[in-house]
Amino acid sequence: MDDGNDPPRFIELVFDELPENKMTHRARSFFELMNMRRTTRHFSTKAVSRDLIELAIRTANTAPSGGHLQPWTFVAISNNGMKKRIRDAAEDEERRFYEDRVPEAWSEVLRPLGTDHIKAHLTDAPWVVVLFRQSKRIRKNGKMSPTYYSQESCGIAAGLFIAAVHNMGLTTLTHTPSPMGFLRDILNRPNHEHAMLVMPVGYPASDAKVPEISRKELSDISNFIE
Ligand code: IYR
Repeated sequence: MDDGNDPPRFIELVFDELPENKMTHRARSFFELMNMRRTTRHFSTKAVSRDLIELAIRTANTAPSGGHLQPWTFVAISNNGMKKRIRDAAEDEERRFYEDRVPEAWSEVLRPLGTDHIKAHLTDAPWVVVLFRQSKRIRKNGKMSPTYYSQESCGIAAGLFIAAVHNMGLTTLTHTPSPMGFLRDILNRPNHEHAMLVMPVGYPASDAKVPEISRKELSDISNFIE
């Protein structure tokens, strides 16, 4: 990556225009695939190869990002001791959240999801992937400078990661222990990296359950102006 002193260089875009019927077919089947995705908290301990996790991270890394700075670090953990440390620390924070800190209005939306401070998925899932957002970058001259739109960039990357995991036939969950500063210490990341999401990845347990909830209708979430 250059620091902007060289003139931009362009290459030809690789783009295969599809016939319209094929577009409709692909659009529908992708929607149907993604519409089957559910967040479960019940994971199997069945092993998953590192190759699959690498592919999910590489898919996330295709996300657009502010200034093409790709301000993310994915820490992928299969080590049982490390998963247990993360679970213990997350449960300590979460216990305080659920017992003392959660405001009533927040509790109201969590109740139907049945969440609590017990985070068995952090040790059951064969992999736990922690997404760190980089708020700064190191320039070629060695100085630290900000990144741009890192929240948005990492949010998009996380979405692609989730879609990749679902597409490969596995499941993941976006866990947000609150606060999650402990992850920087445990995982030894620098101060300009901020833990954003903890994503266990694996197979669902054979008796995995999901809350009985539905998604908003198209008309509730969109407004077309033609
Ligand atoms: N961080 C907690 C609480 C939580 C918050 C939201 I918003 C959720 O959609 C689900 C849980 C936890 O991870 O349990």
